[in-house]
Amino acid sequence: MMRTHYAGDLRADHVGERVALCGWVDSRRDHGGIVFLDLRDARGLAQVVIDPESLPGAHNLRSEWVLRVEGVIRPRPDGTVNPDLPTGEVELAVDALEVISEAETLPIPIDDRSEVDEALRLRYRFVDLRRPRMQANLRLRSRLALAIRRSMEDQGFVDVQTPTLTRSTPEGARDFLVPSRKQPGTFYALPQSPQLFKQLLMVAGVDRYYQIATCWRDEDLRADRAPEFVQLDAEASFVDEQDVMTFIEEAVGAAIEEITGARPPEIPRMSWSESMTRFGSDKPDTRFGLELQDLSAVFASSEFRAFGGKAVVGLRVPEAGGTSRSRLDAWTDRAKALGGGGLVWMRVQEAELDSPVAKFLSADEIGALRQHLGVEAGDLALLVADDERHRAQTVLGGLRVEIATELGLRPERLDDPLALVWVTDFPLFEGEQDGVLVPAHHPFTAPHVDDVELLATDPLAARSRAFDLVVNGIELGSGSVRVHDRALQQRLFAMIGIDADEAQARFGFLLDAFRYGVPPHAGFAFGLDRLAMVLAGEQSLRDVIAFPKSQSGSDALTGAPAAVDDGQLRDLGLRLIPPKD
Ligand code: AMO
Repeated sequence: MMRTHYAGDLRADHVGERVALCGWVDSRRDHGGIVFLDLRDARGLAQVVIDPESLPGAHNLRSEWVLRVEGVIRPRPDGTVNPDLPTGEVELAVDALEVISEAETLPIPIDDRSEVDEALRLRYRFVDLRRPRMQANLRLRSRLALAIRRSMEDQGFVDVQTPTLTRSTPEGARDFLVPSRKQPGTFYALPQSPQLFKQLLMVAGVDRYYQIATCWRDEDLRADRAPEFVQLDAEASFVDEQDVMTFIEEAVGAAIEEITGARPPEIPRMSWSESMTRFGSDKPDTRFGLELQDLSAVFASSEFRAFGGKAVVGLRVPEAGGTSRSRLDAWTDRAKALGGGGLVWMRVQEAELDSPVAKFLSADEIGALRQHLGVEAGDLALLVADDERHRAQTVLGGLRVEIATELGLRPERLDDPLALVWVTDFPLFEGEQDGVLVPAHHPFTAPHVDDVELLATDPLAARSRAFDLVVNGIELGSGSVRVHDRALQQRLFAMIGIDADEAQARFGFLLDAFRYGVPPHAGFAFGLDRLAMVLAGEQSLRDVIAFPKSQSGSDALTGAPAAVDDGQLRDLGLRLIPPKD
């Protein structure tokens, strides 16, 4: 037998047993002619003691060599027990040693204390993953997936795998394309999500579908965005948004319980409009205050041109009246970078406001402002005005998070505590671009039942039946009740600039399916990588993905994406246009 036990599993009850262990040399110490090793395997470390008199090779052993050792477990001598190590009460007295493979000096250190350049970590990922933190993250992710899978199965969902060589699924990003050799000049698209297939599965009578699905989106990358990521994807028939939220809350609750040991409390709900008003974001981080207040009414007829007749939003930063000019200038620059015209600050004093705009405001306005914001002497008030309420809210909402982070009001760890919230009643469209409406979710989302009339009169005011699950300022998932009426679906396509011919060409298979008996259906998807990132307390998705792409979308380990040879291009009927510059 190669091994009888895992090193990390050894405990006092193993004393006296003969065992064989296999693993890596984590560290080596020579004491008084005796060699002490920490032998590391997938489950942890154990101390191994070798007498070089009987096993002369012991002096040559080096870090990260792979060994097989045999011997008898004994208690550690008094005074040498290590209470910080689960195996710290025992050690293995080795009487047989085999070097399975030697290792060169590692290109990066693998203790969790060393900060290592990420590019190097990704280049040597197979070494980086040996780090205890990364091992823990991989295992956390595996447990998470299992808990989710169990929960979905228990709720009667059926795991169906949908194709990955398919047609474009519009989720708002660019597609990754795969050229077809058999039909030169044509392309498959890797799915941005299994959206259309899961809807077809509802037409097919599957009733409840789920899948842990890999999705691909060619979009600009951020810490919480990977080009290739994994969703828990689900869809159900004869259900409404309440049902879907219940299913998902159950699965997410089970997943969180698996990792933290405790079920989260019932997830509160907030409409999109409330979330924008209070937090200036559709992904509110509700763990700290600094909530926004709408002050438009206060300044409705103000003489001050920057405020009068505009949407004005403000927030109170308690006891920040001493904030320096340079910091306030930096925040003003941030407000501009976030798309605002600027930032108005007011250092609140007992009787007056210390602010560059104070002289333009009437006493009534200042009184009403103090009252609405609830500011007291020593506080700081920050205001953003804009022609568009949404922009004023978004700018101040973005600044809210940055300021809270800077002032230490926002917990640093993403898992501390977990403040989950459902955001409901999203708008159907997020705006207009080039004369056509842009869907806020995807074009298969049903309009709110009370707002169908608005489609004809004021579509931008129409709400949808879409909802998001948010945790600590991160969008964990999205879903909606779908359109299941062919005519309404065609009408919505037309509103977003997809005419009947194009709709038939791109989505004819879905529209046709709706002719043959379609149940009302709804569904949701949440990011498994994102949930793992939050629960692992990591700041980047890359730390919970085994082999992630770098910020530039490349794989430092394999060198992908890479050039292909001319023969492959010829087979595919492709010729490269040299890149500009
Ligand atoms: P949506 O596009 O909101 O909805 O995606 C759902 C969830 O998938 C995760 N996600 C990502 N994670 C990492 N990197 C990315 N680039 C990335 N893009 C998305 C997020 C997100 O909340 N078909 C719909 C769902 C539905 O309506 O049922 C969809 O895909 O956690």
